[in-house]
Amino acid sequence: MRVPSQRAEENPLSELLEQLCGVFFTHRWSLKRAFEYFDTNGDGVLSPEEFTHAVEALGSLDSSGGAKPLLDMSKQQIERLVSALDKDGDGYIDYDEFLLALEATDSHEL
Ligand SMILES: [Ca+2]
Ligand SMILES: [Ca+2]
Repeated sequence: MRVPSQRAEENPLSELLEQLCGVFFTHRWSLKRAFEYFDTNGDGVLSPEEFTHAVEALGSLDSSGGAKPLLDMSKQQIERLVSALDKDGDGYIDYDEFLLALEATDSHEL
């Protein structure tokens, strides 16, 4: 086991979030645009199914050009991401929760 040197709370979740931010950046999507892409039934919250589907769709989208997919997440990783984003624990990710996680990641990256 290697010991994280910079940050005490270095974890795979932040890496997953950075992957997501990278994809949004590649597509020049605002977080609002990304949320709308994820929310396929338009009810204003992301279900775990919608989230999984969107991540998988993005993964195949980005690999179609022959490039290495930007998004490479297992179902388990996606599930962990969903439960990490779902701050109030209702099983869905609303826009505030989505923004909170991704804005934090975004500014952290820059
Ligand atoms: Ca929805
Ligand atoms: Ca929630």
